Amino acid sequence: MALTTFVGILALCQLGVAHYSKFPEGFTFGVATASHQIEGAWNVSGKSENVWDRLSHTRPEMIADGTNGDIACDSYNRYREDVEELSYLGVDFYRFSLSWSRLLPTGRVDHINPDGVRYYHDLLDALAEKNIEPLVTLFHWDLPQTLQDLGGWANPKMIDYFRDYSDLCFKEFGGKIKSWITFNEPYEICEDAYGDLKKAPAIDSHGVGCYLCSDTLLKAHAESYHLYNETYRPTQNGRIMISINSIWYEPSDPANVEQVTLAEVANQFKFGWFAHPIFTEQGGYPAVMIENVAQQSLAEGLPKSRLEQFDDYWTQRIKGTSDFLGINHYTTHLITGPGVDPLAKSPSWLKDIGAVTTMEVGGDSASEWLRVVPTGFANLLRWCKSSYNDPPIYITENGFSDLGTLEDYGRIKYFNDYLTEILNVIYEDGVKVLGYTAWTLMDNFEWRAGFSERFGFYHVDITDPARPRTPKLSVEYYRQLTATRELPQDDRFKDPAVRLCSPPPPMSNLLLKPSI
Ligand code: GBH
Repeated sequence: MALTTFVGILALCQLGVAHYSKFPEGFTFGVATASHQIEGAWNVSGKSENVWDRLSHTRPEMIADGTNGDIACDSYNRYREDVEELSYLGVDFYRFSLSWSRLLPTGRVDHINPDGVRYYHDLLDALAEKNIEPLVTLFHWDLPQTLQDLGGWANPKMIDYFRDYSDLCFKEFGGKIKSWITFNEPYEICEDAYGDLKKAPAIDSHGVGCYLCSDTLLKAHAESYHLYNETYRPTQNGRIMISINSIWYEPSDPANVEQVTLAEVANQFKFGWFAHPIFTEQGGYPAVMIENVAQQSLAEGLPKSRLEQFDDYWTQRIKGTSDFLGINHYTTHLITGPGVDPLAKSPSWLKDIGAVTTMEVGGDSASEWLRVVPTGFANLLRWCKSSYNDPPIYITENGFSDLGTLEDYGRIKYFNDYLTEILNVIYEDGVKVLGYTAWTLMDNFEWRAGFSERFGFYHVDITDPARPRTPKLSVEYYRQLTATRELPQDDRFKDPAVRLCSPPPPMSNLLLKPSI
């Protein structure tokens, strides 16, 4: 065997050595999906068009494989199968989202769609029968097109519309739902959809629309929280949070002080943009964001900053409005130095950061952006503990894409290595991680990637109208994890290439130095 292959296998073996394996008492496990990615039934039973229907129908060339969410996994009709799978996986909870345009076809509460209401009651009842707790997201990106036509999240009027929509959901379903998430990944909504073309409605108002969106979204989140807190919590006794996503940034050279500083700036721009206003004592946007955008705006000849600060009223009103810190985490990217990222438009959020980034790090997946860097996850979690005063944390998404193989060793290894880092920070650093949500139950409509990148525990055949679901090997891995509350050690979960080297040959000691 060539020396490089031999060393490569030894390196893989090394990664499998786990320090801790048992999860603490009370730690919970779940899986997640989102309405538009699985439901289908896009124009039946009273549902109206949402922004993803509009984008995928009018600009199919913007979806990698030209697919759409018209049928998706057909979960609108097949939710009972979904619940069977969830039950087989042994999860404590199921995270799913409500489709606004299914419940309120006009976007407003002047018309409530009875079929939509019935669908979610049926799903909730089916979950209750299996003792699976719902964790429900109010908004996972599928805005009714009617509201987009008024400007969507760039229009401050959305604060009222979102509050009204929340009100309906709390009133109608709050008896059955004890855990709510207001927004899934505000960054993706504001930067990718308003500041870029990466998500529907693909407004591409770079450097401007993204900040109008965050202003509205954070206020809408706060109003929804206060409504729940004051009106519903006293009788429903639930909890409510927001799920913030990270690409965690690290210096490409940890000894380079400038890069270290810039990585902190980038993390403030990415995670802090939404976490700082809610989870710090001080509230409002991170100071470095306020400063950078103001400077750039001035240089562009604008009379004031493109990023408007919250006044005292809103700073106070937004602060503290999340019972837990919900984190969606997939990956880490690197900072290579100061300057304008080659991919940055002008003006833009990315240019405002003032750093050059790279994805040249870690192992790969089927998604260009998703690099496998488990230690980055641990660093993010420790950073959240210290930046946000040791908040209780739920991991509300974490997962890995491949092309759809049933022997998904890459996914299993990803879960195992990322879960290992969670155990490390719980036991070594006292980070309060209370639960973990794997993305995702089954292969589904992966937004602009269509069905070309697959994140599911179950494979879904989208060429078959019955949308058959087939378990991948990772189903058995996760099922064992939820049953034992311990990281599975079985050999059958290891890639055959890695199995070769356990137990490690004694002469390998020299080569098995821990990699950094
Ligand atoms: C989550 O977002 C979503 O909540 C979920 O719906 C989705 O299915 C899942 O991830 C898997 O993608 O490289 O600049 O083009 C993850 C957030 C989305 C962050 C894609 C990075 C790529 C940006 N990620 N994004 S870029």
